[in-house]
Amino acid sequence: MAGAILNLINGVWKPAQDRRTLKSVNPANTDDVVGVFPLSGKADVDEAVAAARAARELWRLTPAPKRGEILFRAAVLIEKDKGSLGRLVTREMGKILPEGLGDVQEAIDMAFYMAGEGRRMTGETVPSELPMKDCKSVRVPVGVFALITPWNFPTAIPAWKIFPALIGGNTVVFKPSSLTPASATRLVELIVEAGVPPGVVNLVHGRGEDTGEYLAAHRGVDGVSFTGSSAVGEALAKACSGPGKEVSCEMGGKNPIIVMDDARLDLAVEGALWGGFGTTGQRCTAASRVIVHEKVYDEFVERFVAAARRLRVGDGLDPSTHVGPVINEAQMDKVLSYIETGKKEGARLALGGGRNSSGALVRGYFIDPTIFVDAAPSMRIAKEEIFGPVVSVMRARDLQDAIAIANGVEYGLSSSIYTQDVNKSAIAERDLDAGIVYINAPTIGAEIQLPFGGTKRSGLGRREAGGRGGSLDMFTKWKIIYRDFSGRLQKAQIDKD
Ligand code: UN1
Repeated sequence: MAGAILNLINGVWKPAQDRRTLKSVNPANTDDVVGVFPLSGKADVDEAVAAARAARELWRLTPAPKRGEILFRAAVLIEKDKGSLGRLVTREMGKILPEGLGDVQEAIDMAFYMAGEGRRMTGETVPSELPMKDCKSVRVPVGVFALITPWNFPTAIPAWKIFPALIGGNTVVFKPSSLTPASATRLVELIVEAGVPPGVVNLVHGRGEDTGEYLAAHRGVDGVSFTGSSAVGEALAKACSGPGKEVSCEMGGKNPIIVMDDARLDLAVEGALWGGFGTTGQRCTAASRVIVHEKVYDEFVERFVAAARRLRVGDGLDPSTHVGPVINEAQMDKVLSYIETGKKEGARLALGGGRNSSGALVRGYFIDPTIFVDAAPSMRIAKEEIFGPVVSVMRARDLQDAIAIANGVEYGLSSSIYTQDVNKSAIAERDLDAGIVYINAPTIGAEIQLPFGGTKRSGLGRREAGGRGGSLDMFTKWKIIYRDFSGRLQKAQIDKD
């Protein structure tokens, strides 16, 4: 049954002012309409931004531990709803149910983590060079944030942005992907139920080009946090950079797994399968390249292809499915055209290579797990982000060669090496040019208590998630306070004696 999905502006659920709508459909079965949602126009965005601006004072002056209590309640409510929200994520986005539940779990983790930040958010207190004076730094909110999120993590990525923004004292206008509006709306409903005051979290639905761009460039928005493709992120950053506007983008990846000749091949095969075909390859952290030492290349390829052949493609709600659909027809066409490119470029297609429309799958957007072997680092399939179940396997002469291939792309989000040699792993840690390096684990599955983000075209601006250098740096600004309690004019640098 298709539910009516609404915008949330100043605490009121409402349709777009001109009543335009779009449909969200299940990518595993396009007969299943998940919801009908507003296609918001400029007037809706203006209203949402105005509501967020009006709520700033109240929220800024709410003590951070109080804001944290609301986040804590949100975490508990999302946890209670995890089963049904996880199913909704799977139905709307296509990832298999354990991953749909994992998506929601990441949102819960972030809510709890940021709730705790309400009683931390530490700054510095340092001595003054003058008597009867003290100095400290405190984090203050940026203001109104536009949060623009993708479809591949329909609840986790919104949570990465909404919870740190709120704990930092910002108010937000959230524009989720037009492909996963129902999941985003359920998340917002739970946040509202937790007690966030009207106007603090506003939700406007719509497409990037109609609604997102206008929101990001809006004069009433002080900061923008975007996750999506590098092309869109870079254009957005250019279009909305203005005096004082904070813009941070998490973007694409072409993440490598290096398999050394001393690696445990069973582990490496399992890791490459999960990293390459988990979430149907639709993660910015997906392991779309496997770079294998020439001594174990043939054996790895044989085992990897044999294991991938056993993966079952199907509806993510079916417990026997390993690989769900891709998100929509445009993405399916894009992936299929990359497969054609790979063939033309001369890589050898060892598995898959086409749409799977057998039986009921004809109603969805399914692509068989696809492996290209003997790919060259210069090929487009080995350099460009495909965002689908396509892995390119390449040969390397030694560690140095493998690292050079790994670093030879314009992305630098995640990376991995399989080796039992502590020295080789240390060199990889040092030399892989990526925001994240895994040792004996695939490129996906970053935990929320450390920063997330990449180098080169993978990231722009600040990093996300927890830890030093994580989202609090995106969602707060430093303010420095000097307090003089001497009762006279003291002059820094001048009153020396
Ligand atoms: C993404 O694909 O945009 O590290 C984010 C991971 C997940 C997040 C992926 N925790 O794979």
